[in-house]
Amino acid sequence: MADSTTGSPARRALITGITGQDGSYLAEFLLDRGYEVVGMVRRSSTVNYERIAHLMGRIEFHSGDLLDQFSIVEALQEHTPDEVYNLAAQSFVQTSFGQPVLTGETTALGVTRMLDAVRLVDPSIRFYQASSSEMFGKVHEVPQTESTPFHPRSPYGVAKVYGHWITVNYRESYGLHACSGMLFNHESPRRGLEFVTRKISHGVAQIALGQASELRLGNLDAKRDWGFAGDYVDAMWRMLQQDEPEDFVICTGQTHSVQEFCQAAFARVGLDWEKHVVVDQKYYRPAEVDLLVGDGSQAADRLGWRPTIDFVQLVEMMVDADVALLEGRLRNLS
Ligand code: NAP
Ligand code: G4F
Repeated sequence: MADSTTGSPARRALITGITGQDGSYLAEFLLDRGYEVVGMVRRSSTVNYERIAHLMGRIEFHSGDLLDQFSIVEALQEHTPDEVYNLAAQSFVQTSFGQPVLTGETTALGVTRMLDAVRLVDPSIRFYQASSSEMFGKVHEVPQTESTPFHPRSPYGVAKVYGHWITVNYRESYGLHACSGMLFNHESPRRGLEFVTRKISHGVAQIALGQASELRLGNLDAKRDWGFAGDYVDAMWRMLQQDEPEDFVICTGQTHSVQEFCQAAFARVGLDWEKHVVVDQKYYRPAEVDLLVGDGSQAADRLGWRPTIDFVQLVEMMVDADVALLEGRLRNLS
């Protein structure tokens, strides 16, 4: 189909992980820019399209899995995308300690499967890899930049380091336009309930509405550079529009502790966090990432990308959305 504004054929993007938080924002972003969007989805026993329910009819789907090479090759052959965004992963750090092999198969080797499919089917496809600030782990410098050495602290972080380097390797070996976004934590009302920000915003909403009285959390001292997912998918797209592929740190440059997140979230509904938060050792990790804060100056200079939502706005957006959801004022997360 042609783009009605330019008359040229619409560009086509394949997104893996389209049912996830980032996949849903990226699909929206690309559709708004006139792209044809294909989402790779894996089979499950129940439909889990909650985050993209509002985009149904505008996205094509291809059944596939990062664990299955042939399904990836077939997705590229059938849909002939110009751009591929590899967002699929086992993305929860805590789970990676319990399922390290599955995490490695998906989050590490899955990237090689994607890159090999691109190389074999059409090496002119532009490829984005969802790398992570978890690769910096036990940080060697503050703030973290594109040249900060990696020191991952979880099987997830280790798998992301592999995914990052195999992307660099395929770029250098085969000349692919492949790049890697080293994204710091980004959140939204569509964030999975197990991640700490959404666990807090949802817990606060439950407490505010009298549906719960306490919120059990782990390490309150960990610090993260938290941004808004809707902003971060714009950075992914900008990376693939560069003439030369390059890797970028994407962040806000501000860091806050889990405790500060709690404080701001409870304050939004007029409550004192100390009366409701209970520290539970169950949520501590075998090895922790204590402090993440990025330096996003390269992305600002070369991509013209800057975050638009600050920490307090993010916390308030998430708490307000969860209160509305639990009150029945929001039907879904879109
Ligand atoms: P998410 O909400 O957990 O979504 C993960 C997606 O991957 C889901 O669509 C999931 O499908 C899919 N998936 C998992 N295993 C798969 C497999 N074997 N084959 C195909 N699809 C599979 O994650 P997110 O927050 O959107 O993050 C997107 C990507 O960015 C991930 O790679 C994550 O590691 C990375 N990242 C995230 C952040 C962040 O702060 N959000 C920061 C840096 C990097 P189902 O719906 O079927 O489970
Ligand atoms: O929200 P989290 O689970 O996110 P984490 O581990 O930073 O990972 C997220 O960001 C990465 C980017 O740096 C992504 F690559 C990754 O896919 C994911 O999106 O935990 C944040 C911090 C941790 O230090 C954790 O120990 O919060 C601390 N925390 C304290 N109590 C908790 C809890 N985390 C969770 N999930 N649940 C708790 O009850």
